[in-house]
Amino acid sequence: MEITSSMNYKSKQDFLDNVHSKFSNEKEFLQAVEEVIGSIWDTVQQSQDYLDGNILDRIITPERVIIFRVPWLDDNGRVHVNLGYRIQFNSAIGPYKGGLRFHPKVNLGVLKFLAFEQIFKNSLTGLNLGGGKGGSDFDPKGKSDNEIMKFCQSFMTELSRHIGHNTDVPAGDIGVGGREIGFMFGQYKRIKNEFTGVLTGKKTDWGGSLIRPEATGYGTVYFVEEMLKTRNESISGKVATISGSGNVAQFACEKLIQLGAKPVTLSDSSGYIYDPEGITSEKLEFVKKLKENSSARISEYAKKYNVDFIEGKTPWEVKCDIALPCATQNELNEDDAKALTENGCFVVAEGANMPSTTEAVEHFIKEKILFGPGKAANAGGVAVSGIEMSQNSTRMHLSSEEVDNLLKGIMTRIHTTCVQYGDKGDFINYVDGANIGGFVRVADSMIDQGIV
Ligand code: NDP
Ligand code: 2IT
Repeated sequence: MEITSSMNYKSKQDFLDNVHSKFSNEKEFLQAVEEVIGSIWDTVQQSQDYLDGNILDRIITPERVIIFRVPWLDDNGRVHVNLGYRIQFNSAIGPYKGGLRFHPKVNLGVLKFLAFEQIFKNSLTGLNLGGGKGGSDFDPKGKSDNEIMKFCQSFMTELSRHIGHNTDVPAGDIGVGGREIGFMFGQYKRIKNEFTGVLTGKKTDWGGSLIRPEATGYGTVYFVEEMLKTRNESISGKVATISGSGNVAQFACEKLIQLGAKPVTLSDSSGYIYDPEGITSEKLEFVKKLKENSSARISEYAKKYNVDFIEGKTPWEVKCDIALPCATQNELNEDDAKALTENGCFVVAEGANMPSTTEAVEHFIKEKILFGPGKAANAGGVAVSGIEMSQNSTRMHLSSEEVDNLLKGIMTRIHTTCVQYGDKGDFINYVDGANIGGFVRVADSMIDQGIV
């Protein structure tokens, strides 16, 4: 039923039409907004404060968007220029927080979707973290360490004016790991002459948290455990497909192995490997070493272990109980979703951000499978980033066990929040649960703080 708003819009469609006409070039951002609005619309209509405060227009508008030139010299002395971005989307519940992505397909629409999702994800963690995201259309593949360093230094030279440990705290994402965080941290420290927790995902010797590299993948699997408990099931013995072979995919795979599941696929943008015997700890160590070089291809696994490499395809055609998309946005479409459920898959948890298309999500919900959307399932990464910030502020270090226990507790609480807001009686709609649960805290904080 369409409830009519007493504010600026006649209906949900009227609001969405306006968003579409304003941001017609930002298709991923529109996709993310449409999904969130679909969940929160009724909640907004039922609150006079939200209506009077025009919370909808305010929450879809970034507080600040910074776009800048990043010039750098390659090893042959040639000058290159990339675009740098930081979207400071919402600071109602804490300093802007979110990763940096270096990938040739980065553009404003992609980063705005990521920053928008981050607002609700960060709220779900229960920590004081606002929403932000940034990055560049720089392609790290095929670059030397020296070129990566020069790019990172140039990128940080401008970014350093806009961030700070109490203002905006970036971290890694696709194409940005410990090495890039190191180069950017070094440059920030040099420019500002201060050693602060301005970035997370640092190496432990210089202020990083134990378990941060593992946190997104581990957290996704902890979220799967919680979802399975609602059906009196557990991870042990389940067959799992995973896409991606980077940070999130590797540590999701590791935790599945530890908990007795059998992961059978990994992928990259060239295709996927299918190992019907299961990816073991030893084989995973090979992948971790291989992927230290960002240009390396997962097809090397197939050669080494004599298994199939399926070129140009995604792993969703493989029979499994659990599917973990851990690569990138819109990597799992409606046909993939149908193939998964027809093959008996009943758990999908998004390690990546928005990996399932709108139609794929609708299919999972129609089939009433356990579907954990990214903003809930992959929140473990940013949660441990928050824990890294706390450690930096107190100049104390927690043990691996302490951080892992905090991570488990946060993932369990996020699951509880999803159930609280998404329980439909015969099934839990985790999409509604995560969107509404994440939204309410941010919206209430915005109302408390006035029209800013
Ligand atoms: P990495 O750079 O470590 O790995 C990315 C992986 O995804 C690689 O295997 C890469 O393959 C693959 N990939 C990237 N782009 C594409 C594409 N267009 N098509 C197919 N495959 C692609 O990144 P992360 O593991 O850190 O990030 C993966 C996902 O998880 C992203 O959606 C990110 O936003 C999300 N995420 C990350 C968090 C973190 O803490 N790192 C936290 C929460 C979410 P190739 O080498 O061929 O490009
Ligand atoms: O998408 C994400 O949550 C991240 N890339 C991690 C963000 C962070 O600040 O740790």
